[in-house]
Amino acid sequence: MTMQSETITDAKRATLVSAERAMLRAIEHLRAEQTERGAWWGDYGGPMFLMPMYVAACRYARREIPADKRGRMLEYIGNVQQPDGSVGLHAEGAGSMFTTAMTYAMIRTLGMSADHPVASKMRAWIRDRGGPVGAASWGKFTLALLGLYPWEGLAPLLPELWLLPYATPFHPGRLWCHCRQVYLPMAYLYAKRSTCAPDVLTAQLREELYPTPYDSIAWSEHIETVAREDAYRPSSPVLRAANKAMLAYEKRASRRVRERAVRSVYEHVCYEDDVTNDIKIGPVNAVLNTLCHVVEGDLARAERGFVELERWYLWDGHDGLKMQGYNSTEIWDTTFAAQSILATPFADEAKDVLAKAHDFVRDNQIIEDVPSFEKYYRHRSKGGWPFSNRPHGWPITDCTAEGFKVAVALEESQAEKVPVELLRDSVRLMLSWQNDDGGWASYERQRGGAWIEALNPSQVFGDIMVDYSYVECSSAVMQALAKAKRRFAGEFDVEIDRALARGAALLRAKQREDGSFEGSWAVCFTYGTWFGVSGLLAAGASTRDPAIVRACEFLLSKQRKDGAWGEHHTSCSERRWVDHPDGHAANTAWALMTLARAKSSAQGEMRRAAQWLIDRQSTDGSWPRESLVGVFNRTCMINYENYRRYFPLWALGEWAATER
Ligand code: LAN
Repeated sequence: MTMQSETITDAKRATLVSAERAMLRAIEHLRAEQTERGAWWGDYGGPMFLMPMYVAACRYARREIPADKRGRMLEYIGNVQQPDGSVGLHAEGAGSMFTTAMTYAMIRTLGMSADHPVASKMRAWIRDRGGPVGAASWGKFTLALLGLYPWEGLAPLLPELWLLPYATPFHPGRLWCHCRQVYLPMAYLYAKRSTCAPDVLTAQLREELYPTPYDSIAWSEHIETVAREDAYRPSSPVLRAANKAMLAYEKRASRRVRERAVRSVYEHVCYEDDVTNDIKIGPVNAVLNTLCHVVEGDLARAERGFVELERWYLWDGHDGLKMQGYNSTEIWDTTFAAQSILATPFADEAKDVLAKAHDFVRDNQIIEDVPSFEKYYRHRSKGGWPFSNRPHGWPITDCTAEGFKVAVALEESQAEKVPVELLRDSVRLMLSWQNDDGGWASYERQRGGAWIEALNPSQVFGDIMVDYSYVECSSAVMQALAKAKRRFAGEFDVEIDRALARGAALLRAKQREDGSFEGSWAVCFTYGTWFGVSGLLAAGASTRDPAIVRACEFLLSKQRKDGAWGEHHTSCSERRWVDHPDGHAANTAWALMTLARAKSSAQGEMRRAAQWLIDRQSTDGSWPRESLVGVFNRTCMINYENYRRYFPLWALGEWAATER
């Protein structure tokens, strides 16, 4: 008996000692990776529909892409092409007609010959499956811009919707900001039937892409057609009916009203450019807004759009040149890197690193609201933090929460702090974002009913129509509010207590039968459960609370024999746990942190998880690149390059603290 417990203690001690060494190495690695600006950022590729849109815009605008860049773009496609010749919705996904058809047009535009093995295999895949008539709607849209699909084969994208009174339940201003900002320039380009001037390549591509002669296709019958591979959310009966009604309207649309609608839409496009310093909220409107200016003939604006797009969204990475999912990941990565260092016993040794991180966070807080924000369907911004940086300027609920947490955690040690009034603004902003259901969405309050999802026209993405309450966003804000209550003792107590109680009720309602929480922005249940448990604890739940105990039991039931956790990305689309063939450092880190925060009694399991992380660390102090672990809208994976640099560190830090 004594012997055995001594051996366990020895094993624990040995793991603790090697954990400390691992932490120091990881911190040194983070130090080396920190940029001049004090931030971390990294590859944010993965979605495969972005670069084809950019290249289409360049072709439209006759913008030359330098030969070296073209070469690296083609290299990227060679690296992510699936063995069957297709391209997935994301770099690791099975073939999608949407992205494969667009990518084919792209590689040919970039100068690859039709006989190249990459091209011929891709073309065969497309033609064997009936060609681009089965591409999801954004694919058809992009091909329409290129003159490779006629506009009559698309569902109408009416600019007039923007003229409706806001009280209309499906007014565009009520949509999730990303959805709204994609369909805004689309409505402009659709109304103008913007089509690139045809040339020899147009004729070649029409022949290469389609298995039947282009001129013989009955386009208007293919408005709702979607290939089996793309059909995650095929058009619902409600959407089909709406499309029919819009087509009928389109035939009789008044020219005057159309013109007024187009002017209004274009004004919103310009506003978005202005308030984001031409960066735009995301990669899709970065391309499409720029194209609107080309069509409008405002070439100075178009040029600014292209310059900012190329500066911020193009990324020459480990596997080639790609387009990123956002203009940068700086605030997100920096707040997590800082918190991971703070969770270790070595924060003092990394004082300089933390000071630089603090200053980056301070200098990238948003310090004013956008002008006339209500007119442009914007929420307040002042006091918020974005995902990337201040010039981008769209505040996000959980980024604000993480920014606030870091600002407060480092406040005492810094001379030039975040001004206290701006910290208060941040608290007020977080409170103002709470939804009626008690949770927090991503950028704004939820402005429309979930039923609008029946009108989701994308076919490939889930949950894009309104900004829903998310476990992650709710938890992050709740953690920050709990900190705010301590920081501003007495000032916001009543509001914060009330917000936390309502938030906790929402989290409890979201917990699944099996004790897990579903994540929406990373794979999947380990991520969601980390947030679910942390949010409940922040709201005052005890570690013996049945909800917390059940969540830990769920995690323990999924631990692998080798001590790790590994979830496959299809967990997100299928909304159930799917094992990954391998353990994953980020999944393992989230699970281990959850157990540590919940003061789980499963000490042996936690030690084995820690040991797995330690054994897995690379000599440079990082962890190896594994399968993509970020996700959006249930189906599309995205690469968070730095998750393998700070989450394992953070988990080792929190685990080691439970052992001391
Ligand atoms: C992001 C990036 C950041 C991310 C977190 C802050 C990590 C998350 O906790 C909340 C959601 C958010 C803000 C998020 C939402 C969806 C985004 C904007 C992205 C994954 C980056 C790219 C993606 C965007 C929707 C891509 C364009 C595609 C569309 C379907 C419009």
